[in-house]
Amino acid sequence: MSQTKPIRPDSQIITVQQHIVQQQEAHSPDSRGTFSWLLSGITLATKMIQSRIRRAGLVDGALGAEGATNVQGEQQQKLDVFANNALIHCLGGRDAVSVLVSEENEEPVTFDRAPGTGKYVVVFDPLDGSSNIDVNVNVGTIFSIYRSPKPADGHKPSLDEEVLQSGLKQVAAGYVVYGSSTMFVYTAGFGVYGFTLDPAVGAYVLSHDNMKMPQQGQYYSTNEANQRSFPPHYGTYLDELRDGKLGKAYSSRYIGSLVADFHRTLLKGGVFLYPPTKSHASGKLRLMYEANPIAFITEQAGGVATDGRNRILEIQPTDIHQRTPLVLGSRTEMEAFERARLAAGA
Ligand code: AHM
Ligand code: MG
Repeated sequence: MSQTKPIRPDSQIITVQQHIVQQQEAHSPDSRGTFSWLLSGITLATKMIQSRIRRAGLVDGALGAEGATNVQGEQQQKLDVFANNALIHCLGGRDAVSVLVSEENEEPVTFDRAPGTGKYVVVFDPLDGSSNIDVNVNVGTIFSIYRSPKPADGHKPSLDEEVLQSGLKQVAAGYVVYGSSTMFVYTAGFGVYGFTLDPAVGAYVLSHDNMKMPQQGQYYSTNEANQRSFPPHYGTYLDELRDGKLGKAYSSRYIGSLVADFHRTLLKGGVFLYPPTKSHASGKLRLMYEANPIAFITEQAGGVATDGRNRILEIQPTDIHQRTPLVLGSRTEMEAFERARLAAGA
C-alpha cells in the first residue's frame, strides 16, 4: 500500500521579516517591534518598485525622463519619481519614522509625530543607476537607518542634529538590486544577509547567509573613461592591477550602477573606485545615501571602504547631499591602494 506524504512548507525557509525579528530578539529586544515594522515599509516599497521595473517596457509612460531635474541638477527619470513616491508613501505611514532624507528631495521630509514615536531617520537613494533605467540594465535602491538623537535637557534635537550623523551611527543599512532576480541585502551591525525575492510567494527569502567579501578578487571596477583626470596615484594603482603585481591578472567590470557594481564586489571581491575627477572634484557619489550604507555593509562583510584616504564611516556630514570619492573592496586590493597612495605622498 502506498503512503501519501503530508504536504508541508519547507521548514528551512526564512523570510526577511522573520530574520529581522530574530536578530532584534538576539541583539536589541527593546526596539524589536518598531524596527521590524519600519523595515517592512522598505521591503514593501521595494516590491512595488521592482514590480514597476519588471513591467516598465510594457506600461505606457513608465520609462523616460520626467522633465524635472533633482537637487543634483540631474534629470529625473519617471521611475526615479515612482520609486521615491513609493518609499515616502510606505515609510511616511509608519509612526516610527521622524524624518526621511531622499536623493530626490532637496530638503528632508519631516513628520509631526506623537511623543514617544518617531524614533528613526531613514535616508535613501530610491533608484540608483538612473542612466541604466531605460536600457534594461540593473538598478537598485539604497537605504540607511539612524536613531533620532534623544532630547538633551528637554530640548528636541535640531533637524541638522537628527539627519547629519556620521555613518558610524547607522543602525542598519541595505540595498535592493533589481537584477536578473531581485535581492535585498542588509546589515543591522551583526553581519550581512541577502534575501532573494521569490516572485511566486511575494516574499524575500534568505538565500545568502552571513555574507563575506573574499580577501582578494580579480576585478577592478571604475569608469576608465575618466582615468586621465583621476589623481595620478589612482592610475599607478590601476596599472599595478593590470600588470599582475598582486599576483593575478585583473579584469575590468563596470556597470555604472553603484548597487550592481557593489553587489558583484561583495560576492566576488576586488575593488570599486569612484575617484575625484575633473567634472566632480569631490567625487560623484553621495555620502549619506550611497557611500555610507555601502561602506557599512562592506565593513560588516570584512572589506574596507574609504574616500581614498579616510574611513567613509568616520566622515562627519555637513550637507545631506554632499559628495565623496569612494574606494572600497577586498582587503588585499585596499591595502595595495593604500601603499600606492603613500608611495605617491598623496
Ligand atoms: P544616480 O544616483 O543619479 O543614478 O548616479 C549614481 C550613479 C551610481 O550608481 C554609479 O556608480 C555612478 O553614478 C556612475 O557614474 P558614471 O556614469 O559617471 O560612471
Ligand atoms: Mg544614486
